[in-house]
Amino acid sequence: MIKNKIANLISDDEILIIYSGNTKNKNHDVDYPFRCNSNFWYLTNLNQQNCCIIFYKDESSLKSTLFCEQPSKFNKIWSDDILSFSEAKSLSNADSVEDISNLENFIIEMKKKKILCNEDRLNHIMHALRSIKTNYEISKIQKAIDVTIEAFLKVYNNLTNYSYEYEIQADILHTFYKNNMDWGYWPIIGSGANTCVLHYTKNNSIINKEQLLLIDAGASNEFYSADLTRTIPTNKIFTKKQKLIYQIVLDAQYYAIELVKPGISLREINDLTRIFLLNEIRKYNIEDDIDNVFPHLISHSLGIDVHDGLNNDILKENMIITIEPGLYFKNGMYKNIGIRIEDDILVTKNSHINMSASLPKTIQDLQNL
Ligand SMILES: [Mn+2]
Repeated sequence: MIKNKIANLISDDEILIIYSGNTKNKNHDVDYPFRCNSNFWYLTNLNQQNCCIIFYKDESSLKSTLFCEQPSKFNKIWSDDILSFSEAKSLSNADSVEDISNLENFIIEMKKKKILCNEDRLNHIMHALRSIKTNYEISKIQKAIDVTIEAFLKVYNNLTNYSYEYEIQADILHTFYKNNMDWGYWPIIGSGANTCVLHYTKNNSIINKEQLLLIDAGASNEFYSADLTRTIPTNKIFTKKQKLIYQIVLDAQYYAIELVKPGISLREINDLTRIFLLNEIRKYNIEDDIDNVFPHLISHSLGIDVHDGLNNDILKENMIITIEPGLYFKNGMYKNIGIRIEDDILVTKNSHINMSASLPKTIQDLQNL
């Protein structure tokens, strides 16, 4: 099915080349865990280093050749992580498999007749393929979301027992790992002033009472990521100021989610929601300039990568996007209040489904946990 789509996207004289990437060494004989290039995985289902997949047309019909290493005796003894050619062929559905040492010659020969897709062209083709999810991909992402919800609920249930942010990080990662999943991005666990640091990942501060706690985390289910954020008071009771800001962000999130349907662009959702937020903060004399307190976009597409593709899409059925408004106050009357609420939304034929709707987020629900 992917092959049919590629056949429609590339012209007869183009070659599409995608590398898997190589293992990164940590020190001496210790490597970081390998995770191949997302486009490579999308096209091959093969998480193996030092490989390359090439798509090209032969008399208008699409062909693919996979280049990879032969498993050596050494590899078989020590890591056994390189597949045989026949295993790689059946997993990737490539028409043929060749040794990686033949790659250079193959490309030289091809280039005599055809043009390599440059990076812009490649990104365009891959985005066209990856932004619309198949039912299989939607169910993979739903499972990643379900496990992420399990992790958040575990934290909610233990909330008053944590002393440091890293204890929460440990519980979240534990839930991912015991479900045989990985992290899609390193969890953001910020309390107090750290709630205002958008991509805070140190996660090593003490958690004080009567502060807010912002958790942004997503499990990765065989490459498919969730991306959820909740903000809760550390002692489960919102102060008056926290409540005011929280309700504004929550109302903005409901407003933005309702906008999601085929035909609207991420840009429009972003612009409309910024206006909504600006009107709210002006109404309560909180702040005059939205850029000072909401410095990020409201949405991005989600998939194999947590930030999966471009930000100027017109929504189509079976895209998955996040909706994540926030307000962050580093100074002033609302100092140390940083709030973001994020759900993952599937675009349907005429509307949308909130895939993470079961994770509590109203003030009442959070206070009654
Ligand atoms: Mn996000």
